[in-house]
Amino acid sequence: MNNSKEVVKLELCRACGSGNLLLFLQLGPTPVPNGFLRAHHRHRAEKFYPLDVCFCKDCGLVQLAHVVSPKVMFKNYVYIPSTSETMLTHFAALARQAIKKLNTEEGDLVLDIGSNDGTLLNSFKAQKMKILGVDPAENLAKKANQDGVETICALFTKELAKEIRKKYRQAKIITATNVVAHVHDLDNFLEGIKILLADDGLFISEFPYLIDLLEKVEFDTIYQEHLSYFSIYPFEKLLAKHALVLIDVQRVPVHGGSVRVFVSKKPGRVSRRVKKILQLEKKREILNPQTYLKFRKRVDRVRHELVQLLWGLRLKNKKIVGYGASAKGNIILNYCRIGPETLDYIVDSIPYKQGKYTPGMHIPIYPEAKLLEDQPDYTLLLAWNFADEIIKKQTEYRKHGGKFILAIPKLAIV
Ligand code: JHZ
Ligand code: ZN
Repeated sequence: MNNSKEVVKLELCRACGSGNLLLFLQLGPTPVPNGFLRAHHRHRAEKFYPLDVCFCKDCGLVQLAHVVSPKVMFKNYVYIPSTSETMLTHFAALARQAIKKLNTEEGDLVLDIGSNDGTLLNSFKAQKMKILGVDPAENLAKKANQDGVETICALFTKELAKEIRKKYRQAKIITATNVVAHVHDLDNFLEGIKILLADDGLFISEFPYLIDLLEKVEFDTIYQEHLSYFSIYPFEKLLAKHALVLIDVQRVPVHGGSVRVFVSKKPGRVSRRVKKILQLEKKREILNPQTYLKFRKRVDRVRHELVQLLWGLRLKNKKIVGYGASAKGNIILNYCRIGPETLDYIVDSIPYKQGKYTPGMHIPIYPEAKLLEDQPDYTLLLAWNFADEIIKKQTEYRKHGGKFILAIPKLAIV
């Protein structure tokens, strides 16, 4: 196991403080899924961390039962959204919508928390807003600053918010995409939002949506970076603790299905979409423990069917590889024990990952071009959230008889 200061066991619900937590799924221990290994590090002992998933019987928040130190996961970060057309288009649309909703003026400040390589902020820069990023990953903050996106290399906290407010002013727009689910101290985070958000401003956040996760059995999106798996019911209760108001919500397709929430400091007109999504959550019984016990059964079925298919193909001496060395892909590989005995290698578009090995199962990663060179019989699509983009890109491979295997949301060969 690992040394205790890196892992803290959760005693109380991180949203409502209740001790009424039900453990319903164990996917670990696993290495952190973005912990790609250099060739000469493969033989070093890797650290494995628990991946126990529980649900709060009082507020319904699904959350991890252990917190791994952010230093372990975010110091050097390999997720770069600008490597995908899907995400570039998505962020440009988000910026346009935010500006339209708030009819911002030139020079208004927009702050992006978890600003990564500055992709989203650049969409706002194009609309002549003053932009500022906050991101704890040294490698990404350095690159963003070099590219002219002013970025503070730090975790966003209430204390940092006070410093930013002193140096700049309050922000008309604060965005946080795929960040809130990564935050352990949600109260401190939201107090920071309150300090920095202008009275007539909007906090716009996006995170994977629990209903999509349950509906499409997206268990591979459960990993140590993602501490919370939000539905709107617990999220709204959490906001209320900080006198923040959910004024609108939208479901968006990215990352297997996410929600985009619009949060204001002042009560005002609340979109009927908020009431509608809360009714949907009630209908899907997100407060009923049975919901999660049934989900666990479906996870077992996906694992059983995928392993059965892959081993059947192996027995027929078929050549199988993987596509998309994603964090979620590493969860599937470790949980289903799929290693180099099954997948000869994985292809991926991110240069940083090429030439490395996946954490835990140590499968080698190559550039995408290897797929056409080798023309393997089957390719397990580990980055299923980009299935359309990838399958379209690999028409040639399929023309020569290559087939993609999708495990999520259900087993399919295309
Ligand atoms: P991708 C991310 O997780 C990041 P991950 C983060 N952890 C999060 O919260 C969730 O999403 C929501 C490759 N690829 O982006 C690139 C190709 O090879 O889903 C990536 O390595 N060819 C913040 O790590 C991987 O697939 C392509 O054409 O699961 C996708 O991983 C495309 C489009 C992608 O990130
Ligand atoms: Zn709770």
